[in-house]
Amino acid sequence: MDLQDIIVAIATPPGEGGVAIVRLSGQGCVVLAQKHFRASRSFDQPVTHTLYHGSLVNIDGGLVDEVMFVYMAGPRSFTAEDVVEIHCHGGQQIVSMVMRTFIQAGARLALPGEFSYRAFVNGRIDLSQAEAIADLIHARSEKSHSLALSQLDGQLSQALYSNTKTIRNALSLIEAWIDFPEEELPEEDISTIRQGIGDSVDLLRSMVNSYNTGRLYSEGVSLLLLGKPNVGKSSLMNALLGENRAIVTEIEGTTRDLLEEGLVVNGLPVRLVDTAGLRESSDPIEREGVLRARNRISSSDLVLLLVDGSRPLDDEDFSALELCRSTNYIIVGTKSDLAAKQALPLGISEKLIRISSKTGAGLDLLRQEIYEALISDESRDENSVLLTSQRHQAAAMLAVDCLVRFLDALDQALSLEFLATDLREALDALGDITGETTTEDVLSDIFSRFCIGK
Ligand SMILES: Nc1nc2c(ncn2[C@@H]2O[C@H](COP(=O)(O)OP(=O)(O)OP(=O)(O)O)[C@@H](O)[C@H]2O)c(=O)[nH]1
Ligand SMILES: [Mg+2]
Repeated sequence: MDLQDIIVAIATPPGEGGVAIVRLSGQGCVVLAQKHFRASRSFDQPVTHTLYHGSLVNIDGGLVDEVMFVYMAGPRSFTAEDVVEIHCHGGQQIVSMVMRTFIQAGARLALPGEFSYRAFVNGRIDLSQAEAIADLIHARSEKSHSLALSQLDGQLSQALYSNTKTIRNALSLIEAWIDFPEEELPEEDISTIRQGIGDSVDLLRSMVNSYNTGRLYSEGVSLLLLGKPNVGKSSLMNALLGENRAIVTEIEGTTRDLLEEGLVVNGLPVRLVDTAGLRESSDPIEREGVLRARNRISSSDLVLLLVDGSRPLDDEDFSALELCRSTNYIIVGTKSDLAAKQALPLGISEKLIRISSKTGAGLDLLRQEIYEALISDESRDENSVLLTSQRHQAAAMLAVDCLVRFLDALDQALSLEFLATDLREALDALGDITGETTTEDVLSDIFSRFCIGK
């Protein structure tokens, strides 16, 4: 990527809309854009962060559209460079003519993520913040949105900063003694270092664990509806969605394919999967459906195991239960609007949540149970940092490994060079999250996953 170029891209989604925005960034973009802008009230120099009304003309002087023009002088802009935005009418033809005008005038089409990349390279945001912008755009629930916002706000960067500061302090104490090989580290320095690094290990470990929760918000939860035929899986799917999505009949074996739909449950973005009722069948289509249902169990974050609450449990229910033993699951007793025919066996009755898809009874409780089964107590704290990226988790894990190795080496009084190396590696690992030590390859991989115009 050449950072000297003036880049241009459509900042708004494709398609028709009231307004579309074309954005330019780079040294000289104001002069370039101004050549094609005829302001309604003439001016020499646009004032930064001020909207001007006028028209946009192409290189032959032909009218393209009535537009608004805004100039944001660097570094007070998204990329920290000079930025111009043209707000035109949101038609595909108009937008492509505006783009063509600027490209003919010398701007280059921006690569995916190039605006964010420039913001990062120019020090406006660190890497974790750039990634937060992508998360923010893709957020599917309020909570995912607020997590991305706090990462963009620098909450993760700050938490990392306090760790790197501790590690840097330890490193400078050790480096101060490297030049005096015949002397040992003073005991009080050792205990300060041990305390500080020990605390860092605890903090980083809790960050590493927080990914278990953070992942659910960033990637979404996969929630599987399971149970023998006719227990009411498809009815529950429809009730949770609030729409008539899946076919419901009183015939056993109605659902065959996996049916997937997205929804939000207590702030968690969820992919709900309805499945074929589990039973032995001679019908090849139904058998395939049952196989697909079983194969989904291990990759689901949570299984809702449904039993018909209006009937006694039978062998098919118990074999369905058996399938869930090694996963995270909740037992749901359906059809609570009908009278229970028989008391449920001990061990099941106390774990079971009674619902009726027909009346809606118990659905709020079920949503709460789903949330509690997935989100641990400690990660419900609004102020704790949640890692939402696997890349960040891997880096934090590596840092923990280095620091644990360091503490062992400190106990064994290994050479100071050894100790210093472990600390430097831990710092490198953490720098990978904020982008300080991230290699070009990884950077271009991260930014290429952004959409064009971001
Ligand atoms: N009274 C009552 N009937 C229900 C309730 N939920 C489902 N049913 C009925 O139970 C029958 C089966 O419902 P489905 O939702 O199709 O059951 P399923 O588990 O998806 O069945 P398969 O797709 O065949 O595995 C239908 O006749 C529904 O109307 C409920 O809460 N109350
Ligand atoms: Mg069904």
